[in-house]
Amino acid sequence: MSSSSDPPIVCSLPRVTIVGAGRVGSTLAQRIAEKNLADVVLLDIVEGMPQGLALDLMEARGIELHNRQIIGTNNYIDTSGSQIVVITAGLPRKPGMSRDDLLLTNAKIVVEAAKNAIAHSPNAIFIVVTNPLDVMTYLAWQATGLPRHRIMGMAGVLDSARFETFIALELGVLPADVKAMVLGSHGDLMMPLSGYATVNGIPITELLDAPTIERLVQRTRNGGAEIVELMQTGGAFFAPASATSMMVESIVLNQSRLLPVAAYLQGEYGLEDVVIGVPCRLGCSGIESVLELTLTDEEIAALKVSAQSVRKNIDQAQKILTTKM
Ligand code: TXD
Repeated sequence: MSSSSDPPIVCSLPRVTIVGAGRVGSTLAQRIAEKNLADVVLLDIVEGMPQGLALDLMEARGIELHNRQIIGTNNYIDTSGSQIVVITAGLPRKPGMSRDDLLLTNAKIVVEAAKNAIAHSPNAIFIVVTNPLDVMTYLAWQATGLPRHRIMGMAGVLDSARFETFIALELGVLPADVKAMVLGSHGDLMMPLSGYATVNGIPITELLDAPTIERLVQRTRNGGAEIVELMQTGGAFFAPASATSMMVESIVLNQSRLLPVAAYLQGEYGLEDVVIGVPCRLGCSGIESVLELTLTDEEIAALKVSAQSVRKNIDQAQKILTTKM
């Protein structure tokens, strides 16, 4: 029991801000709240929309049996003191568009969001989701001035989940028994590593022939576009929200999970001053370490090509930002 001389008890729960309350952002808010991970602030530029979504999610709490607060807002003041900021603000792809086609519009949105969010949550860890993912993560890193362990992008967890899904469907096994890793940039040059994919420890090369594996690799590379083509109105959001919530969970619960994360590299894999997907341990301080896997010469060459394409888009975005902002 406390006495009057004790300091006041501050019961603060982790708070996650999600900038962009669209399909990925709102689904992520639901995942975080219903997993009981943190209170959530949903921010969007559209007035009333995040407030309405937050109220709707709050009204489900009694049924879903959690007590997390969900706030909807258009004002960054309400995001103050967040432990994690997730940026999903920006346009999604339309059929026929590549992720890179979003570069110009989304660069401005992400830089502005990152600056506003860091001003109100100077100790936060940032997770960028907006496409083109690797470039947006780099721009947000630059805009916030954060040390590299506190800013990362979500793509590899999603791309790996897609590869795992296609392997599980092909073999007719439980998806949770399949483990795979996709590295590189989040685009056509991503690198599903078939040599590291297993079904409960058994390499898939023991279970599937080379042409089948190649077909699944290609489907993974095309995974986002396949959904955009089917939906015609926007892209995937359920699996992207699940993938992001896995990263949030690993940070909030300090799980040190080893996940593919878009990270700023300083010499790892022979790459410098670029953001790209690599295996990282994620804990309460953010990226605890980057794991340098043994890759084949072919894979190292592919990673370099992937990084060069990200670098080219970073340079292009920076040119536009300096002339137009
Ligand atoms: O693997 C990955 N990283 C991805 C990335 C997987 C899926 C989606 N991916 C990308 O996330 C997608 O290509 C988009 O760039 C973002 C968000 O996708 P989402 O499907 O959620 O798009 P929506 O539904 O259009 O939501 C975007 C929201 C929308 O509500 C806008 O009003 C809001 O962003 N928005 C803003 N919010 C705050 N501040 C600003 N400036 C702003 N501009 C737009």
